[in-house]
Amino acid sequence: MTTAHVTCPLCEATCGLDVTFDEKQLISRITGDKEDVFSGGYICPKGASLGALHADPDRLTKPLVKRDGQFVEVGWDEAFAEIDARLTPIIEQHGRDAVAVYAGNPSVHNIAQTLYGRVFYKALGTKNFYSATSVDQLPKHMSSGFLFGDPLAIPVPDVDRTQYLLILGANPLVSNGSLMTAPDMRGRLKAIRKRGGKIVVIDPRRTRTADAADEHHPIVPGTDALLLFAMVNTVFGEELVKLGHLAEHLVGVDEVRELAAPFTPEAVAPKVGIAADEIRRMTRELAAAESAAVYGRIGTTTQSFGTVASWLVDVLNALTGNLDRAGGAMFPFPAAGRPVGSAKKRQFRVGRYHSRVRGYPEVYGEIPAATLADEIETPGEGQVRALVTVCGNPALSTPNSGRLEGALAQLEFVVSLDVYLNETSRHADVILPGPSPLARPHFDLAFYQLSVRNVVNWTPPTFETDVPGEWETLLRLTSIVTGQGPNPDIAALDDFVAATVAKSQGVDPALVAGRTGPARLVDLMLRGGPYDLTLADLEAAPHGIDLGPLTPRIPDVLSTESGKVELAPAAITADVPRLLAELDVTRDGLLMIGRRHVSSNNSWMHNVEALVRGGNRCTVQVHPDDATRLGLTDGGLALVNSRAGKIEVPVEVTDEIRPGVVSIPHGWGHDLDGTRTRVATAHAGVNSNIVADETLLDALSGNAVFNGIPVEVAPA
Ligand SMILES: Nc1nc2c(c(=O)[nH]1)N[C@H]1C(S)=C(S)[C@@H](COP(=O)(O)OP(=O)(O)OC[C@H]3O[C@@H](n4cnc5c(=O)[nH]c(N)nc54)[C@H](O)[C@@H]3O)O[C@H]1N2
Ligand SMILES: Nc1nc2c(c(=O)[nH]1)N[C@H]1C(S)=C(S)[C@@H](COP(=O)(O)OP(=O)(O)OC[C@H]3O[C@@H](n4cnc5c(=O)[nH]c(N)nc54)[C@H](O)[C@@H]3O)O[C@H]1N2
Ligand code: SF4
Ligand SMILES: [Mo]
Repeated sequence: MTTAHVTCPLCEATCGLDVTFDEKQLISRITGDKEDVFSGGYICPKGASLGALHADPDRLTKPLVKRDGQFVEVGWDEAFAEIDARLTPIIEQHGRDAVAVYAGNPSVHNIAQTLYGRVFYKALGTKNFYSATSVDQLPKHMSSGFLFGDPLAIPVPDVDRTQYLLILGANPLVSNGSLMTAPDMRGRLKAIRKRGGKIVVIDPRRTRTADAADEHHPIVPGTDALLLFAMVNTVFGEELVKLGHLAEHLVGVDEVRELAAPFTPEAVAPKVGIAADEIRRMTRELAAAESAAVYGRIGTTTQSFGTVASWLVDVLNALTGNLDRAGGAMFPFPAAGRPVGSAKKRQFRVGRYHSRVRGYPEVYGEIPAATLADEIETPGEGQVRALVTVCGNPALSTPNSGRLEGALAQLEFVVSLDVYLNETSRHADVILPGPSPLARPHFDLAFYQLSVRNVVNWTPPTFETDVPGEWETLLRLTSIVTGQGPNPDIAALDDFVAATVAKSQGVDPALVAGRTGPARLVDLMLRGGPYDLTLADLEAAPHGIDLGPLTPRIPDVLSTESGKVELAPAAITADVPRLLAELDVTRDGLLMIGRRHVSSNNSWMHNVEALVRGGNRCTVQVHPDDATRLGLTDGGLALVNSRAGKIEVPVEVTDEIRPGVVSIPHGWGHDLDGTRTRVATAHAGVNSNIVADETLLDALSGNAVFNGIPVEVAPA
């Protein structure tokens, strides 16, 4: 028996796992790595199922090409020849924008995808770049871009030292944390309370996290910006502003004071569903705490005021003196990558180009995924005719996926880099799989930038495979879209990529001679990073290297033109009048929100038996009062209807949910024809995004709205 120490690549928590296997590479057990410097032995059911994922007979290991409507296994050369033959004419005739890309969530958990995806996208040069970012955290990038000058400078709560944690729209005990890399959040939250600190959760549902907190306030979906503004209003009104160390690094405080004036707790209370005196008390306690961190996640970003809410989270951190100090909201200092703030000082810009059909501005290089169907369906110059999906399942994960399904079917050519034949890749003409997570190296380039402690860890592949690394696949695609054909000299292309990275990191490429692929690039980035590390140092430390608690980073982290935190950026405050108008609007009717389960991972791990066992989790949760009023019964079937579409879902009556709100998880609906996911199909559930309305967007960033969708619910 051999035990390998690997970092789990499935979610943002970056847990260390011990994978034990025999000489036939049969995995006998996976447990938490007690010696991991960060996770200390924590593991969740998904991490424990990595072996089942590795052994899943449905997981693809050979390229598939569709011939006469049927997928056939082909060799790699044949697959790339097919792509060259069909994609190249589209680019030649219709231009680069005729080819869209959709990059999904696992591409950020996959070092080959993260580092070589950019090479391919740049070479392709399409404006039609879509990703899971615009159905997730784009508002946070936008607010950080304007506040701090860098869309990647995202403050994370210093959970291990804070005395007061205000959580809005996040359920880290289930999601294991997001935009906050922190394995074992249950342990970390317990520790806050044990040291006399306080946890407050704002969420329309009484989640596991709410249960573990001191206080839970069931907010009306989509109203966090109002609540946060009322807290900011209170901070000014009750003279609780405490800039402290930030005073000389902030501009715009007076503008924020003025903007907040109309949003008194009394004015917002009836809209948010939290009493005015409670809002005042919470604000006083937050301001008085020895240290405090305000943290918002999916519930605050995938809503109509996503950017304003994301901005106000950090405004509140700043005004209470908690931005960039121990126990507050802090900027990580990663060992590799472009350390945030190293960017040149310049004004962050959005809208460098616009989407063709609806005219949405580009934000952080993204066009909203919610408008992909428009771009495919609408004829004219620049129409999307081909699509490359990379680790993405937009047919389940983006709004009005019923419509997108139809649009995908009308594309001339689709390539999916994917490990399953699923709801999206069934539309592909060519599917290119990648290695199992245990047969590729792993390094959390993205998540060390969001980590509540500075740590670093490198995982070499546990097993060998004959599936080419996805970096090679991406280089072959790069060669195709630059007109160099499907059989490039991969080594030469890789040398070129490494030379570019070496230059940007200021490192002599000769120092990493002998390495190739992602390992070489990571070595270059470590050498160029702030800790004087090399990949060899990481290879010698299989449980990771702890680089210590977060440290204050202002002003180094700032890359705004002024060199200051710009607390009232015009591009964001432009949306305040729309928010103000909300105070006069009365909305009746039910609002739909999402939810996550600890055994799901968006849409793609339902093919692992151990993770779908134990009853149908894809239910619509309804409060008992609403159930009575609507004639819904627990276990009965409901028809859920919106402007975008309708679905039938089993009802779960529960007082966990706020009256007037219903919740359905996303990522289900696996009963479509032509997929090859036997377990998932047997536990199909229903696709909630058929109901999600693609015309509802966060006005500033174009991010999709998944929380606060108006719906009607009736017995089916
Ligand atoms: N209603 C609603 N919708 C939501 C959300 C919500 O809260 N509510 N959340 C949104 C969020 S936050 C996100 S991030 C998105 C996710 O949206 P997506 O990223 O589009 O969807 P995933 O379900 O993560 O699908 C990942 C795909 O990658 C494939 N894959 C997995 N591993 C690999 C690999 O190693 N290589 C390759 N090539 N492919 C791989 C899987 O088979 C799957 O097809 O969903 C969004 N959709
Ligand atoms: N087990 C599991 N873990 C995951 C994932 C998964 O699918 N399953 N997905 C991963 C991904 S891609 C992401 S982005 C993260 C997301 O990480 P989280 O944001 O922690 O995920 P959620 O559990 O969706 O938590 C969002 C919470 O917001 C609440 N909410 C809904 N609407 C509102 C609102 O208007 N206001 C407020 N204040 N709250 C609201 C919901 O009830 C929910 O409890 O999770 C990651 N981890
Ligand atoms: S919490 Fe995330 S990183 Fe940790 S074992 Fe579970 S899926 Fe893997
Ligand atoms: Mo996400």
